[in-house]
Amino acid sequence: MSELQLVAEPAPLGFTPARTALIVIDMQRDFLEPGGFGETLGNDVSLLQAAVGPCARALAAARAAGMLVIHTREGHRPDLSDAPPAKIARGAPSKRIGDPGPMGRILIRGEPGHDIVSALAPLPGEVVLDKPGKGAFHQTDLAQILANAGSDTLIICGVTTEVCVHTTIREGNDRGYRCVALADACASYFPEFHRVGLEMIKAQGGIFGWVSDATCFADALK
Ligand code: TIU
Repeated sequence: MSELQLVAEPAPLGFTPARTALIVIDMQRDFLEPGGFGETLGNDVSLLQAAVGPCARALAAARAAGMLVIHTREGHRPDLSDAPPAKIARGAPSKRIGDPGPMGRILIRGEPGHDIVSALAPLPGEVVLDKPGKGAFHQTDLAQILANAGSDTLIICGVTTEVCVHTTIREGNDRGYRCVALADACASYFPEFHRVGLEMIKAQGGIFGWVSDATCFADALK
């Protein structure tokens, strides 16, 4: 397929679907549903629901175009051997990583809370990437997967805008990928951080990426 045009800021972006991956960041019950990691940190998790529909639209468009689709999940081994003590100890959560909660142990692989929300469930054959950190490149095989696929452009959505989405875009940008955040398909517990987080990406001529939205992405692939 030849190059398509994506409406984006600060400038439109040409992209080739065969060299582009859609990465859906951490749309897990632990962040979006009551009783998980997000709520235990003191957040109103309902704020993240806004990203579900746009993520579903982006996924449908990418799947129809035959693009590489990657879902990430933040979480740790049950024995916590991959969880930095500083991460576990930080803040004053009502429950710490590894503590039992209504969706199982907080932020632990294999627990119900670690699952991706049912509306965005991965399809067979799609990559599900478990990551211990905020960035999707840190201590994962994402770089190898993208190299094998010949990807040069990453379309990124999910939660939260200023934490795992931002970290992944920054990591990807430094590795030479053209990174695009889909604004409506990202969300934060802090609406102001969402807004400013997107501004940061596209300021200074797109200092570390582009910002588009799920509708523009789907329209580009039509
Ligand atoms: N707390 C928060 O905003 N985010 C995270 O801890 N992880 C992700 O962003 N996935």
